[in-house]
Amino acid sequence: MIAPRRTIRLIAVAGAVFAFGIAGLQQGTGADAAAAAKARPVTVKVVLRDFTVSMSRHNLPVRTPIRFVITNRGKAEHEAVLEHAGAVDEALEVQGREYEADDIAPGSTRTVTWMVPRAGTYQLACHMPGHFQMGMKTLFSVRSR
Ligand SMILES: [Cu+2]
Repeated sequence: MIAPRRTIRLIAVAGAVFAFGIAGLQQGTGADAAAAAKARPVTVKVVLRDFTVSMSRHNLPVRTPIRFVITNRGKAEHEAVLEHAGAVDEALEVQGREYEADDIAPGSTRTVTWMVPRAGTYQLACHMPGHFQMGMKTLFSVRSR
């Protein structure tokens, strides 16, 4: 009976996240980083094809963990790079982490959780040789909630 136990654990985690979220708000902007780490994550589905990138939503919250569930429905291997709009293969680097999901095989799904610290316009792109030039990118915006 795994399901009920998992449900209880999820509820406990949700409660903890909610409590930390309130604490973060009460502490004001000084607790931004801590609040971001505890903010309720959002999920966006990303589909890579030969040669397009599509996203289930194009407006995402700033300083919030974003779960990118990236599926390669193409025949070629692809990657997903989160970078500023107009950049070319310059993955965002946040706290020493590069926002780049490499070598996603056809038919497979990769899930990464990335947090964007500043509002702005960004893109998800594939920089396997030639793919970006064939149109493998999509723009999205990151805004305050
Ligand atoms: Cu590609």
